[in-house]
Amino acid sequence: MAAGVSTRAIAGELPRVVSKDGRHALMVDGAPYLILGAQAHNSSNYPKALPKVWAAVADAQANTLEIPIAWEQVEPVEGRFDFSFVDTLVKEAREKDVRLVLLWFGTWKNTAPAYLPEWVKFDNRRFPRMVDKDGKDSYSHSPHATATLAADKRAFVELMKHLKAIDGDRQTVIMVQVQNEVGTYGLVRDHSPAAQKAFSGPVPAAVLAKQKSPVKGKASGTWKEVYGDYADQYFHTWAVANYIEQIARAGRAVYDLPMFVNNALRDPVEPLAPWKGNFASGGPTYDVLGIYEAAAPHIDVAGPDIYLHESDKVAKTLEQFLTKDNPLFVPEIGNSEDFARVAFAVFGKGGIGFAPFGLDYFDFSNYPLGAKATDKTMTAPFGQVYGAFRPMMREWAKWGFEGRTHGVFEHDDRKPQEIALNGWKATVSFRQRQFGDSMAKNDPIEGTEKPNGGLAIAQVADNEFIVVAQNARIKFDPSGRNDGKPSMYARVEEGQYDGKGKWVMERVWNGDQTDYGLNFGAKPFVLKIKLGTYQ
Ligand code: N0T
Repeated sequence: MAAGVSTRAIAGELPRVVSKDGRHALMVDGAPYLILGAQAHNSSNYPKALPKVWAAVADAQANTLEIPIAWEQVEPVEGRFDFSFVDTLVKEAREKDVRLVLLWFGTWKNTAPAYLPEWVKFDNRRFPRMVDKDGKDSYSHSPHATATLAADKRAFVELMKHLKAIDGDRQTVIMVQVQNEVGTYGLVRDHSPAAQKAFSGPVPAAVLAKQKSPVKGKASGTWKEVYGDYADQYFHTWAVANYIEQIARAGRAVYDLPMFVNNALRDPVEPLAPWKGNFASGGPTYDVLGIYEAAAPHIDVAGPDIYLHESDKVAKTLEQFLTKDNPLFVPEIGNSEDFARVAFAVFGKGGIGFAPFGLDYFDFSNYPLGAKATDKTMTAPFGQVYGAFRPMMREWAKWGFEGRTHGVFEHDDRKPQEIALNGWKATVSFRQRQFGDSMAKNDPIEGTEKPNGGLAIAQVADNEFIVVAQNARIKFDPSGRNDGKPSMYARVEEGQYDGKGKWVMERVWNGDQTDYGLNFGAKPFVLKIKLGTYQ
């Protein structure tokens, strides 16, 4: 299907995530779609908060808004539902021509119960928190409590029913996140009687099939027998994933939208070790994606929430969250300028979406996770990247699904990076003047004091490429089938897709503009490049 996939949108088809040969696409209106996203702040889920959200979404040139829907807000009194915010949101999103990704803040929000309705959060008998070995309460609710699951599920199903009723004919809402950053800090797993009983039982076959043991354990048996020192974490992961699955499955039975979970990362580069309390146990961390796949088949994606600023950690995270079974989707990333360049890598690696968190003019900053200022200086760096991708987002998403795309972002070491293409090798370098080969080390270039370069490339034919980049230079060398042949640019066009699939050329680059590679400055744009060889 990948090769013949069309960019033509067919309204009325439900969004879905499709995978083939380790590549993935989010289909919206029947064709691959790229989420150029923005996530609103946590407390922007009220009608009066929306103007500042829409203003930022527009400045960021985002095509999709991620925004919470809280259990406390839709079911303040047990059994009485109020979806008036959802109605306002969907109506306004349509007016603005923005798609929505809803975030269900239910039992767990950043692992905690803050978004539970009062009738849930203060009734610790009916809706119990996890307990440790000594029976002491954790702050975080137990995934083994059937009453909590039933109540959360009921509210979620009501939400999905409502969505189907108001949006089932047009899919303004394209995806739903189930819970937010699940897992538990400070306690590796629940020790309630129900948890103890399950822990001493056998590991389910589906989990055994998908999740290898990092230690030498038995091929089957109890959690401890199979997973050794990792047993507590893996067991809790399974319990949380299973809880999420029940909710997602019930919701999708009513209205079948794609669903996903997001992860507060564990350190992506430190060696894997049993849980030491340094990350939320039970969440979809990279090391347990297999458990989520086994326990939660109604969840299409586990996405990383990236707030680590170090480039090696960001790069490692993108690797860890793109697998044969897991599409790359970055549902949250810091909204500070340094993260804008990461979008080139995510879209280049065939990612289905990217969304800076708190891209919203509400006067709140989560610095040092993201930007200090909540103004146009926050949205502009993302706006220029989205602006470059937006007119060709359907084409790009299709190329990504076909395995034609690649992308890099400038690392903290500022070193050049190579991209292996079919018949060619591209070298992407940073901090170079547009004319000549002097490096910024000896000749500092204004505006490149901090790493901000990024480049994404699609091989659209044997010798043809679409490149979109900022603060980077790209050079091509023959390789593979072209190895050893002299080569030249056949033609380099600057231009843009028109939003309807047609390339519109603005000028042909030649002379000074091509003598030292193809150089992209501070503002991204698109080149269409044809290469040739002779013998
Ligand atoms: C994120 C956001 C919001 C490098 C933080 C990140 C959002 C949630 N949590 O603004 O709360 O709802 O998903 C937690 C990051 C922990 C610190 C990372 C240090």
